[in-house]
Amino acid sequence: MPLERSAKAVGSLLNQSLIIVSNRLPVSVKKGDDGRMEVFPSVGGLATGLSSYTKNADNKWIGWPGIPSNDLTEDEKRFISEELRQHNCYPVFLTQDQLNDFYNGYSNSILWPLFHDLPVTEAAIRERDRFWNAYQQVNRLFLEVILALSGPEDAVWIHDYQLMTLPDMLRQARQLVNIGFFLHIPFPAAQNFADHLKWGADLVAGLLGADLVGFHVHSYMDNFMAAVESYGMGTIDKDNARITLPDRIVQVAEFPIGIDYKRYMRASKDPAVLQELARLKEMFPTQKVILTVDRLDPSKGLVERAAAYQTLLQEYPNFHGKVTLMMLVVPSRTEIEAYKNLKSRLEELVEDINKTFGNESWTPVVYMYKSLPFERLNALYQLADVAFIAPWRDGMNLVAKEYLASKPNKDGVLVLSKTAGAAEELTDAVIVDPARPETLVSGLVRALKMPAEEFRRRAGSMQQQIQNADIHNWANSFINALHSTADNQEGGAHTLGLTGRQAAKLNRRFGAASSQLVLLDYDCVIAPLTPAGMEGLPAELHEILKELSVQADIVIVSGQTQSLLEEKLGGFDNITLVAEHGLFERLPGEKSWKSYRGTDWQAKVLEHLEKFTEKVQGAELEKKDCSLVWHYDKASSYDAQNAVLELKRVIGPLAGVWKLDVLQGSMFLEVRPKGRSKGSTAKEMAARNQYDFVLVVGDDSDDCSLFVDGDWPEEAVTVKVGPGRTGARLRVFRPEEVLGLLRSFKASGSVLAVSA
Ligand code: ADQ
Repeated sequence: MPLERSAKAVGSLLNQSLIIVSNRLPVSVKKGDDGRMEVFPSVGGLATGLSSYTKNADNKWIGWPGIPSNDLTEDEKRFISEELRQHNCYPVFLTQDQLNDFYNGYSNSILWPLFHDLPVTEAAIRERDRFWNAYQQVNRLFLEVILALSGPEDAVWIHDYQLMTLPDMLRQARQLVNIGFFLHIPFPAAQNFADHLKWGADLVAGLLGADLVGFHVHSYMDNFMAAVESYGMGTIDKDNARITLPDRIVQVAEFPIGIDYKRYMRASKDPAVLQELARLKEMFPTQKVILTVDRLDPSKGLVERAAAYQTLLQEYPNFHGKVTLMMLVVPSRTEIEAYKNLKSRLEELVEDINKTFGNESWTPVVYMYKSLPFERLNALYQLADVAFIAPWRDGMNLVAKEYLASKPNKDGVLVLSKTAGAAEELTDAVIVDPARPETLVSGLVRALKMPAEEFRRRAGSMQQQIQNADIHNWANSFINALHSTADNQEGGAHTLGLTGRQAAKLNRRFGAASSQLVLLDYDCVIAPLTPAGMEGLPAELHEILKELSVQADIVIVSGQTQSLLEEKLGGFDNITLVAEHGLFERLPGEKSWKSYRGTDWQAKVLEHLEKFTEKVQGAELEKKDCSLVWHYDKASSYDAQNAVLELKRVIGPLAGVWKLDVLQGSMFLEVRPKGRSKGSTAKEMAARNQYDFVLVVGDDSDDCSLFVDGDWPEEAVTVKVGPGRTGARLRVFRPEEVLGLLRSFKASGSVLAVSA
């Protein structure tokens, strides 16, 4: 028996789903010594900030699960996919070669140094063509997974420098999707960018695929807009931070990332933390502790900080035995040569300082090369008198904020370089300039000697700042801004909420017109979608349509089959019904449906779809009269993703021969004859009469827009139901509001035309 359902994942329309995309997932996988898979969630800042979104099963997080796919069997990949799915996470599997060239290569040996104003090694320059190819190839793999798992109406939030070409790839594939991008590292000055980056224009064009591009601080926004200008890619409106492209507007904005402030503050009372703190205090009963906490990375200026401390000990012997530098360094990107060399240089210098100045009772530098659990890190923050944070360049630097948030008694001094994004917010820090090493030394001296009253005041004001702009605030601000950028696009620049006054005006226009067309989308526009599935028409709407159809031409357009429309609307013999997105049409007064396409292609395509329905457990095949829909929302995401790729590959040539469209929606793949759509049908309807009032109401969730493709006259009233990008002029949010509008038309004795 054929399935009867909407070609949309239930629940995805009323609330636009959010797809988060980052290089790494917030859940990692590793293979234990016994060969068993271990899946462990991380409690990183991003995962915390987005947790309220990722708990909703309609939202998804796509990324690499942390293990090369060469090490995995097909069964293991399936197992990983299923485990991750419980966290609403979906993997992009990458081979070791891809990781070498895309991640260690282009991302971390070329983009990372260039974006942090550091030199790129000769070795990386030699390999850059290969690295770049891998970068694009991996970005395309991410694209495939996004397309397989999301619908055209979803919002997609892409993170960071590893995925800079992805927004444009996604825009090419889906015109209507709402895309946000956030860069976690600095954006370099335009000159630096153009002079050193062979594919700079491709990267900037990649980002311009987004509707919203976010940065930590204002100067990075300015640099990005200057780069866009230098490549002549758009018109810059600096005052409103907008870039106008020929077909769209890109909004640029600053969103300084924060931390989970409450978690750090609370930890200061945690017994495990207090126990660790007591142990540490015994080790350093009288000494002042200067703390550094960083990934071992060339951008963090670790050697320079150790050198500044060495100078301090040389120039200020009175500090001998009274201070200790604790360097907590977490291993990072250990396969890259430049990182290995950095480790050797840093460790040699630490050894040298300890040899020169240390004695039996005092080790000037305590060096730890490891990752510490949250409680131990928090105890270190509480212990430290000074946090010494002097990166060469840093997008934000969360350690600075974590340190201050761990100080309930405000007993700490933050030394911070002006080249960290955090310096734009934490202006009460002792600011130093890494390009002038003497400022690092004087900054340390000032911090070590600062009176308690002064450092308490400074810490207090910075804590306030960090508390107000925490990680939840950051995530919510970005997502809200992303949703509102939908209104920047196409006709959306003037898409307005339908106010009571506008509704009254429409009502008057409708009443005064002599010929009216009301074209209504059925699915989720006049027939609400609930978690239980598509509901029938509300009884009141039946009555309204009956009365209105006496005066107006009413057209109901739907993606549903003829039989479903007959069941729900068959009783109306003076309404035009359009089924399967325009493939079938039943005109007023007629009993039979007109078909626009033959079905001779179906047997060929069916063969493949049936094979995959059998192969992929949970997949379901819906045979409509003129199209075939392969649903995979109940299937394993791993099997489904692979099957979608394979299906597209095998159906592609058939689609060319038979002139078919292969449409990918949220968890379904639909194959149907080319050419007919809700939009093209709408165009024909409008041309059949000289209407002096046209109302079109739809949700714009199909790849073809009812509003844009309908080619409506200037005075037509187009109304979009729900959030997201649209070519409509007006917007309402719920089907109930459409009902209200139609009710008012009935009351005015006017007539309407509707599309489903
Ligand atoms: P990172 O370069 O990783 O982040 P940072 O913002 O300081 O830099 O975050 C490091 C995180 O790692 C902190 O949460 C810190 O607590 C943790 N950490 C460091 N050493 C540790 C250790 N030994 N043990 C345990 N935890 C440790 C990138 C950008 C930054 C930007 C962030 C967020 O480079 O500029 O602030 O993303 O956007």
